[in-house]
Amino acid sequence: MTTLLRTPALLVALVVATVVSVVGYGVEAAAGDPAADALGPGEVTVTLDIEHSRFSPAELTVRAGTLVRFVVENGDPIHHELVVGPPEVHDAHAVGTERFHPPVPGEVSVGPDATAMTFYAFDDPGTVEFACHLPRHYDYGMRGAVRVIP
Ligand SMILES: [Cu+2]
Repeated sequence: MTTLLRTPALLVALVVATVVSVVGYGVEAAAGDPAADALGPGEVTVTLDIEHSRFSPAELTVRAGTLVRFVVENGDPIHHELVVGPPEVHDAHAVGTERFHPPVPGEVSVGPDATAMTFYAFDDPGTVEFACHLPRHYDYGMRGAVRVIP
C-alpha cells in the first residue's frame, strides 16, 4: 500500500474516490453525527466544480488540522476565482480590483473551462467562507462554507 501511494495520480484517484464515497454517505448520515462526513485531519484533496457560477459542493466539513488541496474545475466559459479565508480577506476582495491573483494560499484565479489549484490549512474550529469576488458573482450566490470541527 505504501508503495502504491507514492504514485501521485493513484493517490489523487484514491482521495477523489474517498471524497465521492464520503459525500454519498453524507446524504444518508446528514441527520446524525456531523463528524461522520468530515474530511481529514491531514492532507486531503477536494474538487470544487464550477457550473453556472456556483460552486459544487458549496458546503464541506473538515476536522481541525486538515490541509485541503482545492482543485477548482471551471466548467463555465468565463473567468472565476476561489478565495478561501476569514471575513477580512473576503472584505478586501469584495472591494478589490484584482482580477487575477498571484499564488497566495487559498486564493486562485481560474480561466474559462480551466482547472486551477490552491491549498488552505484549516487549523481552528469554526466556519471559513469561500467565494468568488468577481463583479456580482458573490451576490449571485457564488460562495460556500467549510465547517471546521474539532
Ligand atoms: Cu465567479
